[in-house]
Amino acid sequence: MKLGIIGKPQSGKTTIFNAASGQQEAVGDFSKAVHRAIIKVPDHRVDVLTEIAKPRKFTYAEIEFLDVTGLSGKGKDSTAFEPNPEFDLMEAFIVVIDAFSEDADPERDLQDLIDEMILSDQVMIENNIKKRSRKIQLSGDKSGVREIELLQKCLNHLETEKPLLELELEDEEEKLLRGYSFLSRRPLLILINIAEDNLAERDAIEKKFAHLVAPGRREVVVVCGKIQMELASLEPDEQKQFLDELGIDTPAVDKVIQKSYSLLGLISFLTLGDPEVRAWTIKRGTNAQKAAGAIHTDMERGFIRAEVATFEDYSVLKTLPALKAAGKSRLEGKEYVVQDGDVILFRFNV
Ligand SMILES: Nc1nc2c(ncn2[C@@H]2O[C@H](COP(=O)(O)OP(=O)(O)OP(=O)(O)O)[C@@H](O)[C@H]2O)c(=O)[nH]1
Ligand SMILES: [Mg+2]
Repeated sequence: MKLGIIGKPQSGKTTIFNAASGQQEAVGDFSKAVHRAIIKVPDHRVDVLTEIAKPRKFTYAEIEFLDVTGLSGKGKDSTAFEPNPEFDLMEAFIVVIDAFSEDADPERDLQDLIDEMILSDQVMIENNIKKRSRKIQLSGDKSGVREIELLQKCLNHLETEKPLLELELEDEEEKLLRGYSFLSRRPLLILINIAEDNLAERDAIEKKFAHLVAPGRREVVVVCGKIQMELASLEPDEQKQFLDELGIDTPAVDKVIQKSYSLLGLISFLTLGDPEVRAWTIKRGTNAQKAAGAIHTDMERGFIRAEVATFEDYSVLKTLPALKAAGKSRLEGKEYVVQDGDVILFRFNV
């Protein structure tokens, strides 16, 4: 699962990347380099279960962040419609918006970026319609007609200056368009990057941008990238001290990572065994048998049952026998839809 960090030049993309990854890439240098990192998704449930079971090992869920250039930030004046090929692989974007510099205009910058995505999709679709129509003309094969109609539907929508994310599509339509990686259809985490001096007004600023939120499609977080980056470069005990001084209990960058994860439609279930406590990543809506496959294909093939308890019950009752005695552990079959935070023991047969 890949997430791209995008935004105007000098908006703080690399700063945010460093904050999330703990890496120390150069900031402020207009670099064209692509940075990538596998990021652990902070999860207090893993910490609590580790405390309970004292395993030899514990493992968080992971997602990949990429810091790339590619959008010009010039909105409707953009001319270079050549998004970085890396963009095709990204399932969502973190859009970093400069709200720290003196002449910052976050609403305008966000609109410019969305306009640029819309334009880029328009050009791409127009080219495809042309190419496909010609092919039909030449070959007489009409099987591509439906696809062209659909592309036209997308194009009409884009011409109203709205991103494709706001276009409702039937499952069948979605399927036909799967091969296209429309920029403006990707979910967005809008990251408002504020100055150190504005930290105290964080909540008020978040309210100001709340109208941008569309659950599951668009989220907003307000962060001071610079402070988060400094924080990430400290040792754990220094970090704690720094946070205490600022009067905060969790780093804002944790929220950025968690929101990215949920924006991708991802949830975690947990396993707790002798050697390891671990969070596993699945798409929301995955059934128990498929979820077992996230651990091992043998487990999916030989799936018998899942023994499931909620994390909340586990954290109180602490052992499987205690959960059973309290009637808090359930046996579920392969069609059971796994919920975020389920603690699962799979029974399987190979
Ligand atoms: N005051 C302040 N400055 C910031 C913040 N975040 C980034 N900056 C500054 O903005 C400049 C650009 O930061 P980068 O993280 O390199 O921005 P970028 O978007 O990666 O820039 P390019 O890759 O060159 O497009 C640097 O001088 C940073 O120190 C912030 O939260 N507060
Ligand atoms: Mg950069």
